[in-house]
Amino acid sequence: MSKRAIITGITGQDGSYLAELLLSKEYEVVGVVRRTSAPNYGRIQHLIDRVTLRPADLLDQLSLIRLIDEVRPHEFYNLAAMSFVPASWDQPMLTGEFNAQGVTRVLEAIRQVDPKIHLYQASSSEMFGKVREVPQNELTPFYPRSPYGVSKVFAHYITVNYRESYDLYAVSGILFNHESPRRGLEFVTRKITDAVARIKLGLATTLALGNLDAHRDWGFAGDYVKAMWMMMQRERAEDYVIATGVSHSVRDLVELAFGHVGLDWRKHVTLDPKLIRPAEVEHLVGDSSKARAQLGWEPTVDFAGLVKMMVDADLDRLTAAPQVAGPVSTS
Ligand code: NAP
Ligand code: F7E
Repeated sequence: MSKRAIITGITGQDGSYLAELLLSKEYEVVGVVRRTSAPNYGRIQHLIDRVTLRPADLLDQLSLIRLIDEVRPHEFYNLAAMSFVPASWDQPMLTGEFNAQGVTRVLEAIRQVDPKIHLYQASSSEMFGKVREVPQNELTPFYPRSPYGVSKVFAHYITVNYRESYDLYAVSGILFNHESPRRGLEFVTRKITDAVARIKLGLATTLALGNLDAHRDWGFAGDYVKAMWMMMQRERAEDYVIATGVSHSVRDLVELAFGHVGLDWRKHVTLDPKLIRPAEVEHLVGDSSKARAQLGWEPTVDFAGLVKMMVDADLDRLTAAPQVAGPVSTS
């Protein structure tokens, strides 16, 4: 019998890769969408005939109960979130409602309708923030530095609490930054690769950035959704850090991306103080040895491979349709 999975956030980067993965494993995939005045299915357009889309919202408890009751999934992947860190300072209340209480609503709906459903919660390395140790693992204390990070800490611990209080199968993947050609244009990797492609093609001349000294442990989203699925197949629900174990600065990223197309970044990059955050996460690097040992998970794309993949995809997209402003490549 094939398994049935619900994915919230299916229209996002991770949701689209996870839907592909689950379909390749013969799952019946139900994606949760919120109403928009125009369709935003760019990342899942190539899957649209193979998934079922259903309306629900993490702000609306009844919509979640109805969804779970009608679909009766075996697995529930909660990927929906307000995921852009700077926006969380502009909308701290909504960020909390969605990313923190939204997760409580999902847990309650599962507990009430069918406590046997396996739940995946999308936790984040932003919870480590001002890091207490290097590298960060499952036991490293949290010190979030943004309303986004704080909301994810609440979500993480409410998931642990429901697991321990009600014996739910609820896991949190503490994922470090993961990117792809489907990454939103506002995140630093995609902002840079899109700009490099535009400058190379003569469509732009400059790129404004903020803190070039921030370090991140960047991996490929396609690898990271495999880890999500692996965590959900275990006998026991546990939390895992997912990371490459290698950290680079934003400056490294800029140098590599411009260098890939033969450009000198110093001639094009400007610094904009408005892009500096009220509180910064300076240096993240993850220790995923638990996931490697217990799940057999390994990343397959390194930093250089990731940056080249993203620059090439943006060059291809803009060469095919130079006037199109938005994303979204399906590669
Ligand atoms: P993403 O591309 O920004 O996608 C977020 C998804 O959530 C979209 O489908 C979006 O729907 C939905 N969403 C956002 N705000 C919403 C709202 N107010 N109401 C309803 N739906 C909303 O994010 P991602 O990179 O795929 O990340 C997936 C999850 O992993 C998120 O929970 C994120 O916080 C977490 N995470 C990401 C990373 C990373 O490096 N990518 C690392 C750790 C954790 P619309 O299309 O309708 O906007
Ligand atoms: O910033 C610096 C910025 O916005 C990375 C989300 O998926 O990963 C993501 O959060 C770094 C920061 O990602 C610009 O200050 C410099 O230090 O790409 P980002 P993020 O904030 O790390 C975590 C794990 C998540 O969970 C989140 O959902 O790059 N930076 N100049 C810049 N960042 C942006 N966006 N734009 C700049 O111009």
